[in-house]
Amino acid sequence: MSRQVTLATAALLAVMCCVDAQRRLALPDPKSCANRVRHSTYRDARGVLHSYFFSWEHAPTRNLEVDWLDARNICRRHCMDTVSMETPQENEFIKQRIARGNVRYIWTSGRKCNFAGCDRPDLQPPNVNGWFWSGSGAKIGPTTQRNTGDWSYTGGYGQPQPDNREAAQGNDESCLSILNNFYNDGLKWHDVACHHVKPFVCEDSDELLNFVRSRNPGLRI
Ligand SMILES: [Ca+2]
Repeated sequence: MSRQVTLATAALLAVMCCVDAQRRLALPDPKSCANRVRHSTYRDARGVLHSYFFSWEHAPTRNLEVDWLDARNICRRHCMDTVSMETPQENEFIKQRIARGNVRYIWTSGRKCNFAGCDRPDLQPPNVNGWFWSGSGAKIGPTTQRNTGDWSYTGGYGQPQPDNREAAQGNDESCLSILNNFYNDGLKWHDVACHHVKPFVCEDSDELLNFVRSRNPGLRI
């Protein structure tokens, strides 16, 4: 647990202080948290019930496509974060919803630790051991163990994912997207450069909900 927290903290600090002065993680807005749109709920293996938001199912965001950090920040203002699929069951739940909406791709909170603070030995090499869910702080298993994730066996170069294909053009593929049968491979995880714009899925953030609850005792969220 402490390792997860440390990783999450490292990610938070790195994004907040080093990305770009204009591009920081958003703080939650209590009213937006209380009024957040919930399309579905799912109880995970720990028994924790989370609400989910699917951007294509909400009229004002039906056609909205944003980059990875903007997606996180839209979710975070509502005490959510982009989705973290810690179990195969949750992954299937999300994939069924994407299939039902006939959506081509989405952003998740998945991220490769390749920024300041990611030089710990256990995160090396980053493309194998550096992937984690930034929404919850949980680590993703080594990408070389195919049964610990849902990475596609193929991609633009016919290589198993994550393949960091755009790195040759100077764009590290540091963010995790689910693509819907892009390479005739079904709904699968792909590493994608974070500046691409996509629809997104939000999931309740226990951290942000508890933060806002602790400071707004009268607020029902
Ligand atoms: Ca989750």
